[in-house]
Amino acid sequence: MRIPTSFLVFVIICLVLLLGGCQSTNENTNTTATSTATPPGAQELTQVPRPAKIEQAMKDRGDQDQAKPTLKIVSPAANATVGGSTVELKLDLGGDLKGYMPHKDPATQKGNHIHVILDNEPYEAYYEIGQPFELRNVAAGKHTLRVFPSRPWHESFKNDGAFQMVEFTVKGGGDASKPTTTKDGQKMADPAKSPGKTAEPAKTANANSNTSPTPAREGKDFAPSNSGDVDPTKPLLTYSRPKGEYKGEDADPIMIDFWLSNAKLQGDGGTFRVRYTIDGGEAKFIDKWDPIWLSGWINGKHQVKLELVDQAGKVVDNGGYNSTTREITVAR
Ligand SMILES: [Cu+2]
Repeated sequence: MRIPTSFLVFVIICLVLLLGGCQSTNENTNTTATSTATPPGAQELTQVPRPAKIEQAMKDRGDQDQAKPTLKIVSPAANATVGGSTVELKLDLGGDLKGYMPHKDPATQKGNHIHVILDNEPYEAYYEIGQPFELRNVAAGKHTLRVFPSRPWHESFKNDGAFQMVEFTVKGGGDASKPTTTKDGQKMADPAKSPGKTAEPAKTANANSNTSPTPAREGKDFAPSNSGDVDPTKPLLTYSRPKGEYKGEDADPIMIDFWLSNAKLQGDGGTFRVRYTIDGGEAKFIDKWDPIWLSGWINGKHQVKLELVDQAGKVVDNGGYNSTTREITVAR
């Protein structure tokens, strides 16, 4: 059978038009995506294996990734009342460390660290655990604090005792010399005040009794938030990753990682599932408690939602913490 040349030419022209059309659509969505959240369907995400770069990093670390670090929150003590908006976090790291020690390498700005989560806000990284970490601008009221050890690529250790959680209360948050906080804990008016910190509220029980002015301590300003009505003995999903901005090769693939307390997933012999939804698209499930990596992100802002659900697909209620949505930014 012979195909007429004119028909072949027609087919080729159609293909060229089709491809050209697709391409320009993609470019369009790319440019608009920077200002608004990416609409579902604009990107095709696929789950990929753990990146070779991380596999290599694990090998280079020897048996450190088999460590079983445990954390104990020394301060704030469980159910403590803290006066003032600066909350000092002190941790005891123990367990089978196999060389695991939080520390930021000044050259690479990377290293093992602790993920510190106030209420259900994005975590902050805590590197030098030999000295306290300051949670600054903490709003008055009830709070939860969650901590767990993490690797340089932000994957958490998931052994027993790694995760710790306390509840505490802040009374009279804000700087006494300036009405920066309202009782509802609105945004602190003057974050520039924080680094000065000349008149630190009296902390008599402070182990750091040096007379010299306190050096710049590790710490972070926290956005106003309060604790959910969380029961630490009930199933709890703690969102960890992704967060913030992803650039260049760090943006592909992107890891989803979380902590699970009092809950076993279906693939681990339990009944729960973790449901994730990107940009409001089709929901997918994670049935084993391991990080996953997703490839194919397009530039712009993305909404990542992680939920702990039961067999019926219903979110397990626990103070609202079991359904968390974070916005991340991808700039490849
Ligand atoms: Cu991290």
